Amino acid sequence: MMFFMDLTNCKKLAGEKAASLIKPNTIVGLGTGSTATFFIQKLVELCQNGLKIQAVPTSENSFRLAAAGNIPLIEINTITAIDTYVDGADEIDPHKQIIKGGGGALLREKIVATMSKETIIIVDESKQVKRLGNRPLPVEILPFGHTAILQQLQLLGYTGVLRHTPNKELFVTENNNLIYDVHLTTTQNNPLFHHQQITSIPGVVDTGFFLGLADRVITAFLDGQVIIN
Ligand code: A5P
Repeated sequence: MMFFMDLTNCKKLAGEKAASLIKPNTIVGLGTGSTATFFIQKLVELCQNGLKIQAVPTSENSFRLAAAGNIPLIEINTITAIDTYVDGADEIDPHKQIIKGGGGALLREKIVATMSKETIIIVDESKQVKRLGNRPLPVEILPFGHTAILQQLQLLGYTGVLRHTPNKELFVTENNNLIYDVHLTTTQNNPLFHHQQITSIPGVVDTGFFLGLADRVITAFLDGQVIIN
């Protein structure tokens, strides 16, 4: 029987599926964003029913959700490895190359992904793209000298906008940095090259390209299917 859902339900399905894969007595990285929220909410429920884990959040928001649900949290600087990290994505291509950072948490997310033995990406079908770049590529930069940093990025062909809040103030990340959202052109289609070129500029902290980091991808479709690749 066919049944149809909306994208919010897809996010919930993907998040809950990922929660069902979490093993007892492991350290879990908690992603950030609307899809990761469904994962954390399900994890809260599982912990209330006896699942024993410790978790590391990638943002204040995920910290608050987990703490409110009594998920035991572990201070990141007391560990060097995480068992499983679960998070959403802004875009994912057929090679599991990803753009993240729509919510501005890309740097902590990438640190946690790099520390993790397994990274599980949870997405609804709208996040699938043939080629990365339909949405802006977030680039985290230091506030110090940012006018010159932006000029260097623009000279290399990276046009974009400095991210602002809805109140038109500069968006500041939880690491006290700024985000420059780059509009990639169709010819800028080599993520590794562009990641390396962008991060070679002093003052650029990181890009939202997550390359070679996704181990498993859980995709939920509007027809109710959930596929794990
Ligand atoms: C946060 O900085 C992002 O990397 C999010 O993980 C990503 O944007 C996915 O968010 P949604 O699940 O809300 O689409």
